[in-house]
Amino acid sequence: MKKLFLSLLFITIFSSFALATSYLPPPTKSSDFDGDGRADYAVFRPSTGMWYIQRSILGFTAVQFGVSLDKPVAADYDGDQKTDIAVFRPSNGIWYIQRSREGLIAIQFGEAGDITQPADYNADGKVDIAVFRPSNGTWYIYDLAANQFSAFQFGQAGDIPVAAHYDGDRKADVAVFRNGNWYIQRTRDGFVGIQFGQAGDKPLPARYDSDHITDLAVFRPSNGVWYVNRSVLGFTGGRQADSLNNSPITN
Ligand SMILES: [Ca+2]
Ligand SMILES: [Ca+2]
Ligand SMILES: [Ca+2]
Ligand SMILES: [Ca+2]
Repeated sequence: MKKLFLSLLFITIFSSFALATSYLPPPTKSSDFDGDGRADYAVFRPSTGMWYIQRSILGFTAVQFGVSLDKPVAADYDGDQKTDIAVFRPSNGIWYIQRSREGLIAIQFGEAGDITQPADYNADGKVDIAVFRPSNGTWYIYDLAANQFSAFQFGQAGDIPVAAHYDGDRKADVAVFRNGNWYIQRTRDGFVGIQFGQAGDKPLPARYDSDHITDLAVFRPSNGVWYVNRSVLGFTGGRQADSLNNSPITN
């Protein structure tokens, strides 16, 4: 019954941008709201500011946090292993973060047009606030815990930022997706360019398998299929994409 409900929930939510498809996004291992080490499935409905979260231990919850046009940026900002509900409001550039351990905080960082890229860039166990500004190809990163700011150029206008953990150290790597090409500045293994996907695809890198390396993945609106390349380090180029479809929404 729970599985059926989840499936219906995801069909409802994702059908809004999945362009009439029966395919579901593959499960990822990126959110854990109750801190039990198992992924929880969550969706944010921008029209109402409602969060719907299926937690592996604590069960289902619906929380109102945010307003229409806010962008969800849930992550573990206070380092207690529990994902924190959070939104970025483009109209005022403010991040509203409901931290599970350290409480609510509101921080102005970024502006309308910026693309949010929260990740743990310095491996202190806490996700850092970050945005990519397409107009100048610049990344702006703010380490909330240490109150340190950094900015550097990587990418160009039109790129889609896809920061994630691509080389297995604990520092997030900045990266951009450009018409089917991934340009990744890895903190340990250096720069790499990988072709995976094509122009028009929507990149959605995430950890789809059990290692700690982010897998390249794209959603192709034209046919409604997700393509996942498990483990970027093992990819040598030219290999047929693994297609995932109708993955059961289970933990
Ligand atoms: Ca969990
Ligand atoms: Ca937390
Ligand atoms: Ca950090
Ligand atoms: Ca790294």
